[in-house]
Amino acid sequence: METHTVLFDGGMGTLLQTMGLRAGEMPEKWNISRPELIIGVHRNYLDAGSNIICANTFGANLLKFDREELENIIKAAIENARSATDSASNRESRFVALDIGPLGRLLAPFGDLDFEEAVSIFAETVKFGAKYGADLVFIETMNDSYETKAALLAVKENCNLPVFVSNAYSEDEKLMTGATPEAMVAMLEGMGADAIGINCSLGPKQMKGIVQRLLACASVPVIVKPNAGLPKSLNGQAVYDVSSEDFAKEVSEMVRMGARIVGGCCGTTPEYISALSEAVCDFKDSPMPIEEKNLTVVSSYAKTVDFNNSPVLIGERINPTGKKRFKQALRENDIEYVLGEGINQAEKGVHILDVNVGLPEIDEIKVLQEVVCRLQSIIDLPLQIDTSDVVAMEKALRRYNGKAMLNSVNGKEESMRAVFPLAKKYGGVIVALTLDENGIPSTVEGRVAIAQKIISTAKKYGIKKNDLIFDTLTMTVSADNNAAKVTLDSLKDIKESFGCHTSLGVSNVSFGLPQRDIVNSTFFALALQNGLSAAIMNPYSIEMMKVYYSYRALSALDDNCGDYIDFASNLSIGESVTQTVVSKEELAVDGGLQNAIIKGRCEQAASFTQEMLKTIKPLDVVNNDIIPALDIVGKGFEEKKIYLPQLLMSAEAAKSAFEEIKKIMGENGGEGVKKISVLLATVKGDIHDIGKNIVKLLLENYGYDVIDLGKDVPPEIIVQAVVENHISLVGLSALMTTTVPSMEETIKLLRVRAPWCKVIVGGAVLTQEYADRIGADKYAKDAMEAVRYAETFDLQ
Ligand code: B1M
Repeated sequence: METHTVLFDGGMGTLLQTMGLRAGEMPEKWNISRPELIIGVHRNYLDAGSNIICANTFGANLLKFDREELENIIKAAIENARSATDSASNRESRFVALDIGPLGRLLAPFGDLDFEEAVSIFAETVKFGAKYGADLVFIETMNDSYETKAALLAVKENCNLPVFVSNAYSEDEKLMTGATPEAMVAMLEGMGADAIGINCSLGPKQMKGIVQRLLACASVPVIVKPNAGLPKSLNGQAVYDVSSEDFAKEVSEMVRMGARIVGGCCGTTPEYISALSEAVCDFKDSPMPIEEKNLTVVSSYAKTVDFNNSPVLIGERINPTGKKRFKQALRENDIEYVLGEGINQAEKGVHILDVNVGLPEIDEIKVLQEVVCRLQSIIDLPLQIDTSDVVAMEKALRRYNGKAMLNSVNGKEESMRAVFPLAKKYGGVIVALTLDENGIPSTVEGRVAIAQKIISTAKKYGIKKNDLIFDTLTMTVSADNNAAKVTLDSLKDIKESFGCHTSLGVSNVSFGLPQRDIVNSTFFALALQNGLSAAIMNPYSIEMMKVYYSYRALSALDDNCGDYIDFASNLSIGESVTQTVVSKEELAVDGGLQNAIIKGRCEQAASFTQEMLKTIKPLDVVNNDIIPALDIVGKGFEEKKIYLPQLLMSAEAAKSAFEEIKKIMGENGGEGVKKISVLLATVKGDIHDIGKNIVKLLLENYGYDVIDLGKDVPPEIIVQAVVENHISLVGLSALMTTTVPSMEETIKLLRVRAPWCKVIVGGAVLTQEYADRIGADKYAKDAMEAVRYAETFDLQ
């Protein structure tokens, strides 16, 4: 691979469908029931020129099969592939990949699958794949970075095979859960993926921009496996619109750009791979070289921070040192307070959040992991995991959805022995402190020598120097006049001698002095001038932010001084004081319930709702705050300004608010009159249930018995329940244009099997016209209208 362009195979599932695989039938079962057919597909791909064929194991996992069946399927799949490679010409360059696709469930907190559960499900597949002789593992079609991490971790922990990882990006060049190509490369390279790329979802044309971005940041081979165009539905069948010639032409252009491992995904066949093989034959043995990018990058689930671009601000406020209120929050396990610190700093413009919860009287291991998980579910900034406890560091790192910054290692053997293996396994940019067993050297030479020692030890662990950031240690200038100068000179020397990035916690310099901000900000300016790459600082300090913005403008890092102008125009005249931390109460006044929902803060949403319900009617809270907040989130989602994880967290926050409303309405009770039973469901394919739950709440409040079948309910189940319970009124909810057809299907089935039953429909996409077209008896634009209709029905 170092010197060749490598050819993968093409589609398997879509090909098997043309051979008679029925909808809902599991293709993996054909490894056992129709091995000759599977071997035939592999052979055709090998004849077409594939170097790597994927065993038919895409969906082979414990969620779909029991352990014994899983083992048999993976064994058969690899044997089938192996029998094809064994009989192929040029056997030595033909490999069998264990193919791993997504599990089909979202990971917590956005879904219900625990991260460790996902790792262990993937682990079983990996163990069987290795046991039965796969040559490599191919993790593919992943559209969530967290699940991708779980799969890669499972591979790394359970075999020594090479591992290629490929994600399914959308046309907006992001994963479904929001990760950019750069964020994926940062995380996957950090964890040791041997090749990284893109497959499925898009045709070759739509992939080009993403491939360009992958090539610009990846130091490992880039994989490209497009679909045969974008799928279109024709008579209920998916059809693809790019011919094999056009496919080959487009993909070979990406090989010219630098892609190294190419093949096809859905809709492609051996004909496509054959055309591709021909098109790339000129560069098969002399492809574009793969260059080391030497980037220093950290990432979150969504974005990256690149230290090569511009000074990086790391918010220091999630740290108990010297903060009474923060300590109290940690002792009381008030995670909401900690999250508030994260949100406030993000709003002040920091790029990374330092997370330090070290307090002797708390369980740091547990709290650090919890804080990291909660922060990354509501904030898309990368985190710096800051702890001296390596167990806490590992636990937090494991659950971290991206490539974290690690604070810290130092020149002591013991420290390097503990931290470097973690960074190697999980990826990370490590803050390296220039101190060792002999303490902190008082000279520049001493600190630089420790930096040298750290670089060479890191290399032995396979950690490159671009993943080290040196902190030359800020000492208190009031205690030692020379302190700041040594720190600054060491910084400059390390940057110039080793080309490494640097960081400093700046605030320490002024300890014991009055008006500390003046000293801190001047020190910050000097450090930037000496090559400081990142500062751990207080973003509420106006003085510090003034330095940051003006430094960037003066150093040609701010186009047209735009950021500086934005910052300065928001400053009030003469503003120079350090602002204090925004309190929970202030936040409440500023943001309130809508803000809590938009930010996805469940506990806050609940407490604001409780407060509001003292003076405002429950339905007014729903209509004037909860629904408008969800509308804002929905609009942001549509405009691709926010991503699924944020949407999910907002939905959770809205649910917490409803829980409070439910309590109050529950207390009021119904009106005492026993009325008809109403059956409610969100239709098949649709998991939106907030609106339906409001309808339920209101109906119950008006004295109706409600049978709630939940969400994503198939027509047959609804009809069955209507018949069994002799229901005379059914309420159906649908929120997506794509699920209105299942509403129509349900109504049709009800008309046949329960003709006595009336149907009321609602949901954001519905209109009176739609409701009429699909044959509903009543369209209700909101929950109250549903109740009114039930009442008239009751009188009949
Ligand atoms: Co999604 N989602 N979502 N989502 N989501 C919408 C609906 C969307 C409009 C956002 C957007 O792009 N702007 C869009 C649909 C586009 C379309 O088809 N036109 C969308 C999408 C695309 C998706 C996914 C496909 C995203 C993805 O995975 N790529 C995915 C769908 C998965 C699936 O269903 N298969 C998805 C997922 C989710 C979450 C899970 C994250 C979450 C739902 C959580 C949950 O419900 N438990 C979610 C949310 C929260 C939304 C938005 C932001 C808010 C929906 C909501 O709860 N509104 C929504 C955008 C929006 O609507 N502004 C959006 C508040 C609720 C009270 O209103 O349900 O309309 P509503 O109910 C009202 C009335 O309509 C009426 O009464 C209620 C009270 O007045 N009503 C009835 C409703 N049902 C009734 C039944 C009745 C009578 C009245 O009689 C029986």
